[in-house]
Amino acid sequence: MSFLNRFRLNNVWLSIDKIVRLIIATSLILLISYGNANADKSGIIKIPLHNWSSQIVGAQIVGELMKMIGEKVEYIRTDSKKVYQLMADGDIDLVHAIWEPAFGEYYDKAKAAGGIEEILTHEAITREEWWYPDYVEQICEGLPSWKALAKCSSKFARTDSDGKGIFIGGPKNWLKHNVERIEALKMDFVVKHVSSVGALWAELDMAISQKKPIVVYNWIPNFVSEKYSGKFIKFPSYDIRCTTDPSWGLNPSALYDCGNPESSYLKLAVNKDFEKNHPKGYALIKQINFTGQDINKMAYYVDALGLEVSIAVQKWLTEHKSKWSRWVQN
Ligand code: TMO
Repeated sequence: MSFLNRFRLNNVWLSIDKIVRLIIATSLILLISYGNANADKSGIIKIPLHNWSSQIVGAQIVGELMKMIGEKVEYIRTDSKKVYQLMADGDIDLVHAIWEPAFGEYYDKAKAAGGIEEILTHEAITREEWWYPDYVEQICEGLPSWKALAKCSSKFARTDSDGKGIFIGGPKNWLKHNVERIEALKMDFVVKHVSSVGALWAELDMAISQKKPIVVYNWIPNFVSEKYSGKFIKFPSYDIRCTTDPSWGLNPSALYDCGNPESSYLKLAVNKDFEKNHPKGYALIKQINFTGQDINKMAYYVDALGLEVSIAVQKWLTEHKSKWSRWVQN
């Protein structure tokens, strides 16, 4: 290679080197400013809204309480699985109701990586499971046993289900493992996922009005047990190994051959900088404690009484003043 060529080549490498350095420097600057934006200099408490009523109402009750003590609040429609990472990253400030059965795994994972401070466990205990209105016991003998349900599968069939029983599940983005469970327990059922929670309750109302057999995804606390009498299906009892060790349980080669836990937590957590960014909000959030009955009502006002969310929020606040007025005093 001639001297001139080598010189040119060196020059090229030099400028590439410069460009690379420039790119690194700019990304660093961008990263730093992005980090700052995330550290919530806005002074606004960002609260997520998901897709079921008790959450939507509860989030805005917490928001209203924050406003009473002078905080600013913004509600952000958020995916209920991604919200824990968003909270760890500071894009969301708090999650007021963390349901263990539905989202415990996502919460634990985001918390383990840092960025989240767990504040409390509510008095409310939670459960999520297959559920049917009581009259279904006359159509399918032996309920609430899952084995009895499996035997009656054809009674839960619809014209488009190929003779298989239909289980009405929640929206697809909820972590439920119902499909896996049906397979693991060799039940002749298929899951019909609804597009929204409203569609889930519409299915239930319709079946009840016609006294047709139905089994749907349900949970407590919720409005359903306030409005209708019914029961959860009794599956083989939950054990942690059921979700981690295929050899455990009735089916030696499958996970999820069991029901959901019968009592799970409902927690509240904040971004790790919440205390620093919102000291007044932090003092308030530590006082909050919802019972199962509190959450039942948040759902009931909207899903059973048909109230607008903002009206439901005000109704709950009006009816529970003695409770929350202690929370906002501190
Ligand atoms: C969290 N949820 C009760 C809707 O599954």
